Amino acid sequence: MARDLEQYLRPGLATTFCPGCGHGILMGLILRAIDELEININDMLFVSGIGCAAWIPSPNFNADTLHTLHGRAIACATGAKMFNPKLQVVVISGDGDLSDIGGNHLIHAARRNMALTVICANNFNYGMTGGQVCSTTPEGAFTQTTTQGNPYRPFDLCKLVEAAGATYVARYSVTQPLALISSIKKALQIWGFSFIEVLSPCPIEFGRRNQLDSPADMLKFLIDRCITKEEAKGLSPEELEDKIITGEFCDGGN
Ligand SMILES: Cc1ncc(C[n+]2csc(CCOP(=O)(O)OP(=O)(O)O)c2C)c(N)n1
Ligand SMILES: [Mg+2]
Repeated sequence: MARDLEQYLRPGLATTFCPGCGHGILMGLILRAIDELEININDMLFVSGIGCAAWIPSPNFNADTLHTLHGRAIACATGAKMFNPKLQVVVISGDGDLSDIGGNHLIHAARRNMALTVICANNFNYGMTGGQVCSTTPEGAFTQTTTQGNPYRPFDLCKLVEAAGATYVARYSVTQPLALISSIKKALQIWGFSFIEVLSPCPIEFGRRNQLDSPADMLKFLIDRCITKEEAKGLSPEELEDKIITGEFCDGGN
């Protein structure tokens, strides 16, 4: 973490992230976006559920944080926003938390266009509980509970949330830090439901079961797989098969 962002962190905390975890990179990028926008962090509320990603804001951010129940971050964030509409409410949580157990809250908050920013750290599995399959695990991937390979198709979270009615929808990887910072800045400024799916390496639980053991392997995997939506335009369905398309998919009606 850059020293100038230390002001946003509660002092004296040890990291909960494993070596090579992308959630720490995401934490720094969120704080960088807030710093560049010069938002007063005291006017913000950060809400998370349960999981490794849920540790990003709480206890780390030196601000108001709500560390809620598994899958209930958006429900609690909705309540806080309804009670105090002036509060800038940001949900930061995991793919399992937001799209498995919390999946209904996600689509209905998007449908209602609740004025929330939701940042979903997608590491393709339930990292904190030992690497189980979840709704974002790629088909064929090995996890603690799919030892023969995942037989199911994953959700495309951006398509799901866009179809449900969100105002701003984007996907980036932590390997695209500058684009991600500007996307977070945009999401924080748009009124309505803004959603960013952030691909985050998990070498310890996901990587080691999928020949991506080292932090560098997982980062390289994301760098190789992620292409921009502009690059994707010229590619055939076969060429797109193992690619992850990144960019803004829904841009506040602009
Ligand atoms: C009601 C309930 N069910 C299950 C759990 C166990 N649990 C805690 S975190 C978690 C999954 C977290 O996965 P994700 O949201 O993807 O976060 P990650 O750890 O991967 O960052 C599960 C299943 C729980 N705490 N509460
Ligand atoms: Mg996860």
